[in-house]
Amino acid sequence: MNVSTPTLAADYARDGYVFPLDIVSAEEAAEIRADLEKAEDEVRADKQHLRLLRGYPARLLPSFDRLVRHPNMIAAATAILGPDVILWGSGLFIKEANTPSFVSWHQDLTYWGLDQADEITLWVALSPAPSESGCMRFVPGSHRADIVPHADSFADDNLLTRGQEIAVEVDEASAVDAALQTGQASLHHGHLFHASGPNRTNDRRIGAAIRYIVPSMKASSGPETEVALIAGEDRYNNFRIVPPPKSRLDPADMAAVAVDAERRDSVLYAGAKAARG
Ligand SMILES: O=C(O)CCC(=O)C(=O)O
Repeated sequence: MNVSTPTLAADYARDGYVFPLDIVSAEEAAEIRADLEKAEDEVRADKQHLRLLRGYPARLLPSFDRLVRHPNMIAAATAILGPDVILWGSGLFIKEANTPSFVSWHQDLTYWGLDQADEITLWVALSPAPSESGCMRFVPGSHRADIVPHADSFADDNLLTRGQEIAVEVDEASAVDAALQTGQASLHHGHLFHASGPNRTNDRRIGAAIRYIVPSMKASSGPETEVALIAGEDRYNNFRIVPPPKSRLDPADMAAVAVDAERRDSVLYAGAKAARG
């Protein structure tokens, strides 16, 4: 589906998601993936740098900075959020080939410390994401719920920070598989009930979760949270706007995101009885 499809905003308002959206060609996505995998090899010896690379690809790799500012990404984000858009974060959800990694049912905005729900995720497939790879599953219309109670599991194979899981009943029978081809994206609301299962294919399943917000949102961690202005203007100064990466895996950028990650972790783990790592 083209990002300029006239029903995009209405479909999103009804279901809480839209997919599949054509963002980049399969060849362009393969180039971004190759750049990522080269960077993974370059930093693999340092666990912290590998974690930061996967948590901040748009701050560390110019290829991802271009992706988050791609005209198709901006068209989809502005169709939902309006003309002023901030990139709140980018992160990679990687499931290695034939592994049990999964994501439990959750609502994204539960632990992010943001004061409103004007947030969307564009999840871009950098590899094929069919049902067998553990693509995301969405419960239509569940975004209309407020944040429901979640319980932490810290389960080993759960890719979420706290292994958090919705603690009320989820109507799994009505869930739809958001299967994507390489270069396509799904778009979902921060209150949508969603999850994903294990990857039973012979390829890695690599998704770039790109989170956009409106500038009027506020973070409980205060104005130091580092974000990027993607479209329009920021008239609020609720966040610290930072420029694109200085260079590929730039040491100063790596040091800056390490500080930002500590700040965000303190919000993500607030009230938790344990932490990963
Ligand atoms: O990649 C996945 O399977 C889950 C991603 C997710 O929960 C999200 O992007 O909000």
